Amino acid sequence: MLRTVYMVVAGLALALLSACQPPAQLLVEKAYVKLSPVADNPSVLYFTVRGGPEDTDLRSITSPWILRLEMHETVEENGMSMMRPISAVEVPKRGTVEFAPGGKHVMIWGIDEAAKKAGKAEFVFAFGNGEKIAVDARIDAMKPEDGMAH
Ligand SMILES: [Cu+2]
Repeated sequence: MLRTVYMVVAGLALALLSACQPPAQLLVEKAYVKLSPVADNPSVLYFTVRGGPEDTDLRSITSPWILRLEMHETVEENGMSMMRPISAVEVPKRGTVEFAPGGKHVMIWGIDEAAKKAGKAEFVFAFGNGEKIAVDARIDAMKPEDGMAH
């Protein structure tokens, strides 16, 4: 009888422990576009990826509202800030990958007028594990103080 009680208590403790850590879910959040004031100049997409229960990588981003997209990374070389294209980006399990000003970003060309008017555009993020995540990104005007700091 006593033994049964111990087992129940141990079982409860385990259940409580696992409840402390919610299951990790791969997701994309805080997506927004900085719209270039000059029609022919590229705009920029920023976002944050939260890693799921397994390591994976971000392989591509597409949008029916955008003509062309390129993943870039801003790097310092000989004291100069330069951008270079990147292909896949590692997303460690339970990790956070930020595409933010001064670092990784997505250059976009040819935003559909209807999306500009709506103030948002849908992007589809494709991952190495086969997951595809569709996210609406808010479209913000690029302010002068944003400069060219992609
Ligand atoms: Cu760039």
